[in-house]
Amino acid sequence: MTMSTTSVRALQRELVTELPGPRSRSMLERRGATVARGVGCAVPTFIEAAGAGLLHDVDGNTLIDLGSGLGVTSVGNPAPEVVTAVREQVASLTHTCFLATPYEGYVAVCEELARLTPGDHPKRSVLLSTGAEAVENAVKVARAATGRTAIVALDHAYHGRTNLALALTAKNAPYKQHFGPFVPDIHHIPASYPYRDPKGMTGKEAVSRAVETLERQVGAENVAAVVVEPLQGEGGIVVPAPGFLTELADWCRRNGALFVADEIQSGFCRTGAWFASDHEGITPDLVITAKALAGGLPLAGVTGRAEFMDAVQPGGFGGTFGGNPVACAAALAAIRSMREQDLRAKARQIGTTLTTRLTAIAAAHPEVGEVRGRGAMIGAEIVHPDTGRPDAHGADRLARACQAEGVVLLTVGTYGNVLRFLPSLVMPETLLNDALDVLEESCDRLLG
Ligand code: PLZ
Repeated sequence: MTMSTTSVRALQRELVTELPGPRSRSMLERRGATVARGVGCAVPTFIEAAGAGLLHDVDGNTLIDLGSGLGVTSVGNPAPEVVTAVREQVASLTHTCFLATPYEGYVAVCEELARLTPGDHPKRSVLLSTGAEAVENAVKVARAATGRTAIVALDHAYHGRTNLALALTAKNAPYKQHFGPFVPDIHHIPASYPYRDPKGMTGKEAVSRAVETLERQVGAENVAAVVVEPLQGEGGIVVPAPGFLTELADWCRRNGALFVADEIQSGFCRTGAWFASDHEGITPDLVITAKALAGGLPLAGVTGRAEFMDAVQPGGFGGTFGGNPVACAAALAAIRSMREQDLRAKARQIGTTLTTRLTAIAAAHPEVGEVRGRGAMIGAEIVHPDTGRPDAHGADRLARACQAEGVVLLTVGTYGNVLRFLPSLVMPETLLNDALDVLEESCDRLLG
């Protein structure tokens, strides 16, 4: 593919046409004629290249990317180390299927997962291609290890789009609408959502509320696993009240259920730690990873206590592409880069800039009801200031205003009213501040 209008790509936000530009519009027409309408499109601008925190479109425009392809391109886009590793790997061995004939990369990724996930107990991993597939496999482990069948998830949870993962996902439209019935024996219990819970509700109280529902509606002795996102992503960047996760993990331990952390979005330095579980010192029985793990290539994993993982019989796990050699090479390079560049520290730095500036915006505009998150995983909840009720329309207007100025800012949340900030962890500070300037001006223009 050749470059369209410019020969040197901009290193900052730069618009040379309206958005979407003429070439994007003609591709959108082709898209409409061939791509199923069920495939969403948040920002209708076709991208042909990227840089650290930047997206270059087919009309020569350069956009600032606050979404990182939904939390994937943490180490860069493309990250030079990942490019080199992928090039070398694809040229020497593209695929064998690990079940047919093994190769070292798969084992090396499992070694890294054992090293990096919380806890120093013996661990085993299985590699898959997507987050939803990993969630499915974690459920297999929990059922095989406990001999029980009930799986419990939280309100506001998002775990993917396959049938079982959809059953675990809390929000109906657009994810689940028309797609049922879903697999049985999946149950939702109240989460901890401090901004919307009764004022002052502690993590312990939120767990009591959750467990009360669970024990009454499911029965403790039937629960194979409780699956949680330690920092909920699609649900609205929701950080549970302190103590919620530790108390829930304790309940699992006491009742013989596995505590499973879906770290697909929150893992790999995103929150300023290797995993969001680390912030509260919790050690999940199983940790599910994907997204940023392989620096932009499709790879996912389930890592857990050896005795639980090995409850699955030989041959019980598999898949043609899971742990593909190219994706494994990318993951090893991405993880090396996270270590060498200390991306945990970078995420914390980005978090400080984001929260400082968004808090100042919130102080001037009561429509910004709350700014929350950890590290470079931050949300700003947009509300009707007099009632505190969610304002999805307001959030959407702000996101669109930013998009029109070349800032890819997306909305998220059960109520669709949260502005979501998931920048690349290698995004230069100047770009981040420019994007926040655009948001601040949009708030001044559109809000009271
Ligand atoms: N668990 C916590 O965030 C993916 C969804 C995008 P897959 N989140 C982005 C969309 O609208 O489809 C996600 C997640 C958490 C599981 C998943 C699923 O991961 O790789 O998309 O299957």
